[in-house]
Amino acid sequence: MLSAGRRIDYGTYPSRLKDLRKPSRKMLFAKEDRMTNCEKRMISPTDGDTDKTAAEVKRPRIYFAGSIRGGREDARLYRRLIEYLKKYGDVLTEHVGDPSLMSIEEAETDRYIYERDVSWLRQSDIVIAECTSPSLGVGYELCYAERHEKPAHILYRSSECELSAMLSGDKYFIIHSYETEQEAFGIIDGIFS
Ligand code: 6K6
Repeated sequence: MLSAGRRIDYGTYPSRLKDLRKPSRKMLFAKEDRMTNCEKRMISPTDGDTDKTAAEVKRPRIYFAGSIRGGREDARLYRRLIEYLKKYGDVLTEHVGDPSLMSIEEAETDRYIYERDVSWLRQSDIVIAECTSPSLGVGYELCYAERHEKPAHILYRSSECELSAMLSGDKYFIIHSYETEQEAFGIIDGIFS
């Protein structure tokens, strides 16, 4: 489980937009690497992980965005992409890939969903959105990512949809067209390598 005690100050994010798009692991963790072991332990003092150093807790927090009320045709694909993303970090939004989400979360109010998801967005280090199924919520999340300078990658199948000009025309987003799942996995490898 993620806890507030695990929040890490990554310190020196680069100011140039171009560099924000794909921060290397070196950039993300430069500040931690300069910390003493004692300082590293202090970043997580209250959650029972006091023996862990920053090296053990610094996996990127990934916000995966995919259509929900916009249409669930790709829900199973989202689940496989999320499983693959776990190679590289902690995915905060696993529920997006749950095919039974619509019935499970019916009890949650929209206010609760909004506040929880925005809180996860705020905590995330990177946003990865699958945009083949157009979704207002995913559009909102991408806009949030840009506003808060989170690196934001868009994956979509260009043979099945035309991306909104509000995404394809925005130079902030790193856009990846793919056709097969294997290609999507390769793109993910490229994002985190
Ligand atoms: C149950 C029944 C209908 O909706 C639900 C549960 N809703 C949501 N649960 C979790 N995350 C949500 C929900 N609705 C939207 N989101 C967030 O917005 C997710 O992080 C998705 O990336 C995005 C999907 O937006 P829409 O507009 O397609 O719903």
